[in-house]
Amino acid sequence: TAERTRWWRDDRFGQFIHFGAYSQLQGKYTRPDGSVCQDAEWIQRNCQIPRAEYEQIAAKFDPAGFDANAIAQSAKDAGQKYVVITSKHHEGYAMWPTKVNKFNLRDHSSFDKKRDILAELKRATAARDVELGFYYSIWDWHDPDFPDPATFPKYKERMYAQLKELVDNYRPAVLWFDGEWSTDRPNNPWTEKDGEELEAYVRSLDPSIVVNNRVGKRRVVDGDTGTPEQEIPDKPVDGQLWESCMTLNGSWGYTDWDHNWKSSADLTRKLLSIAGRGGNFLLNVGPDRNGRVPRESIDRLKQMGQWLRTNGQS
Ligand code: JFZ
Repeated sequence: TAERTRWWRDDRFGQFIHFGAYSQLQGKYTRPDGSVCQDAEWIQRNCQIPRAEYEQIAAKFDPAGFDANAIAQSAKDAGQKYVVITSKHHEGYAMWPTKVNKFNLRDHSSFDKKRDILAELKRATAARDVELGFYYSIWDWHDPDFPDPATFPKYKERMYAQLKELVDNYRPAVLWFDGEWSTDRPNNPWTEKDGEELEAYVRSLDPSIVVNNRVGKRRVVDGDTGTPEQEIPDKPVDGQLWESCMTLNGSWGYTDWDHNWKSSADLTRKLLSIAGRGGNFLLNVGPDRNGRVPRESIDRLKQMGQWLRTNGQS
């Protein structure tokens, strides 16, 4: 862990990106009866969008304005040394041209078939000496084999195959797992053994990848890094490395209605207090359906970078 996490411990500040088929809805789903339901990356679940309809929505997704260079530069300017983007969130939609299934940004969208946003982001971050990592949800709402313990091994094979694609194709510096806490299978959720196996699998693919603790059930012993969410702990849990993840407003995925932006002074104070306690800060942006990061987010990141350059050491 010490060797593997050296850059991560030095870097302290990263950019989280929540981007998926849910971004197409921009936070609003209009039901057949005309009423409106609001949510972000959980919109499919929380607004009970029928599967077929969600697939139709995803088919319209066309983030032509996604600009990897602008994103990587915004990280650089903010003083962020790594970026972690959702490669697949709970909805099950892969943001790269996976060969494992068709529910992905190349095969199931209105997007340019020649583009691959993860490859674009890899190039753009590498050119700026910024590390790139992927969020990957163990919980999958789209794969029919996920919820049933009898068919779960088939899902797991596909998950392993997707992770191998991500590692082979993009050489991520971080794999940020989530959804091991799935409530879809109350009697047989993700087991301790599932977590241990998955972590060992990632190590076998590439031992240099930093893995967060949501890979498994045991939180402190699993993975390299703890993941307190929207909070700043007083002290590390059992000496574990940790990274607070937070939103710039109140949502991970883009919405057109959440204007509850934190001030850049507040965000800078949070970064300093996290760094002072020995933690990392993973600060989230949510690009809109076109792929553009909201102006409000860019401004805040810029202001944080300005403060760091004026008052920081590097
Ligand atoms: C998860 C996701 O469900 C959410 O959409 C987002 O991606 C976030 C970063 O992660 O939500 C969680 C995960 C873990 C906890 C709470 C919410 N937790 O450990 O308290």
